[in-house]
Amino acid sequence: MKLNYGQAKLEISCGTAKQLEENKFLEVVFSGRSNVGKSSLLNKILGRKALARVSSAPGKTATINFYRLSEEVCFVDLPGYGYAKVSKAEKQRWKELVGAYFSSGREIALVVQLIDCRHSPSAQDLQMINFLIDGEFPFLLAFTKADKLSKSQLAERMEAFAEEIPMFESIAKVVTSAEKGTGTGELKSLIESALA
Ligand SMILES: Nc1nc2c(ncn2[C@@H]2O[C@H](COP(=O)(O)OP(=O)(O)O)[C@@H](O)[C@H]2O)c(=O)[nH]1
Ligand SMILES: [Mg+2]
Repeated sequence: MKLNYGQAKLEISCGTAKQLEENKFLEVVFSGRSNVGKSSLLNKILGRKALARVSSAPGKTATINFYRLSEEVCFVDLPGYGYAKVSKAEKQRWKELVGAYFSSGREIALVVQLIDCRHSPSAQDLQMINFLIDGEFPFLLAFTKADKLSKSQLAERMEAFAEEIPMFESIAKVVTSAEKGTGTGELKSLIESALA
């Protein structure tokens, strides 16, 4: 399905499970730890400077944001996880909100799980990946901030990821840089095939 990325409009921003509307769209979901570069990559794909806010204060975006691209398709920006300076209550709220999202019978065409290419996946990254595998959600891994590594450093990290991430060989992957635009074309094609 061809998408009109430039048309994205914030449809609704949900801070509680109750605010989640019933399924109306085919959804492409963006998930990752706080500061992984999710807003930057979303803005790059949507061709906007700041539709999805690039946060100077990580951990602030604790809502699920729905960006409508067409009558049928929505991009869903999940709140980032793993920001250290977040209260227990806030962590619990994240869990309930994201849990409610994934269990509300939605039409999830694809989950784009973002991983910072420079570091080993965090315990929560792995929890998320295992959750996606166990729930049989269609997902891919988008490695972010590739411009921060040299070619050989990146190759080294990829070898390490193969050991660190379960089912690594059978998961679709794309290496991206929001800074340089690397991988965004490939990511768009993968999204479009998932929606087809
Ligand atoms: N060098 C580089 N920095 C990036 C890239 N993507 C994001 N950043 C920086 O990483 C920080 C967090 O980015 P943001 O998009 O707000 O992450 P989010 O918390 O996952 O939404 C910001 O300072 C961004 O400028 C990238 O591809 N390359
Ligand atoms: Mg963000």
